[in-house]
Amino acid sequence: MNKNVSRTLLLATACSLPVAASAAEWTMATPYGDASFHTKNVKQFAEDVAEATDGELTINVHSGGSLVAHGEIKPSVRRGTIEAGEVFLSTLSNEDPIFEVDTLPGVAGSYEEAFDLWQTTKPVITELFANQGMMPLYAVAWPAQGIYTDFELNDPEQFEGLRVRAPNINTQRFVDYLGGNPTETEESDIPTAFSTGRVDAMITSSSTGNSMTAWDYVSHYTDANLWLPKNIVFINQQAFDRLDEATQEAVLEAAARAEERGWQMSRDDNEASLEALQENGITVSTPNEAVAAVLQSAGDQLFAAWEDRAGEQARQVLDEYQQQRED
Ligand code: PCA
Repeated sequence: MNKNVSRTLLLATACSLPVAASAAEWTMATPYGDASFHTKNVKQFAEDVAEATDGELTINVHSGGSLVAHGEIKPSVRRGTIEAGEVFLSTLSNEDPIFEVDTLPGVAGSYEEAFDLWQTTKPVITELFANQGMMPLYAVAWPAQGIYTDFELNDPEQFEGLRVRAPNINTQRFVDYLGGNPTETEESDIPTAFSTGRVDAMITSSSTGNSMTAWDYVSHYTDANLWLPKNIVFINQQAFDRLDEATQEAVLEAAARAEERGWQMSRDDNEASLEALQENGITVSTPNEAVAAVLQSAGDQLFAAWEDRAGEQARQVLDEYQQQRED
């Protein structure tokens, strides 16, 4: 090889370097374990992005609170310590009551309604994230919440003093109104909470009962259809702005697909999980009249308390949603 040719080759190699150097790598933290359909969905999202951008953007998903604890995920994305995160939306309720509107009874009791509620609240939620330099990518509902106990729940008095694991503050309030003792527990801490006797019961979905093998701790699931709360996936705006336009588009497209896929996964997982619970010996039933009545009145209290707490904007958004439902 003469000198000129080798110099040309060297130059060609050097010229191709900036392309490789521009490839971005994001760190993403999620709170739920790999057995959760939300985690499966977000991992698929990361794969879709890598494929659509031909490796220009790699998103490394750290699930189950393994890298960042649930409560630190949003602050970390805000600071830019990590680029992307997923949280249980209603855990942000201390920042604004609009974040917990999907954990109120009687507001959205089906997938259709839960999706409509997301559409109506999305602009406000997007704005609240934008004010902190972040952008929501998508949100997906969990199946409706119900009650796991180690006895047949057939008498409202059974709530008296019952120690119930709850995934957010509103669920804790609800347990309080029922006469029980709530404890906020992360999904990953559920096994320890039961095995050390810290809780006797829990409120969550069919899906989480299944992925956390609820049959190891309890015998009954009361499918009370309390509400369908959501997880939200979001990113640091500056990290997004640093991507080239084609990569940005690929992220948004993959996110739109993840949202659509996620809502379907939730429905499918609900059915599969209800079956799995029963196959593993859990008795699944709906609340009897007496239990339904106390759930209703605790729900009414929860709703009234939310209205008192909610600002003008949150109340208006809920009104807007309810108006649309009536039309
Ligand atoms: N699973 C999550 C949130 C709601 C749900 O169904 C949990 O229990 O932590």
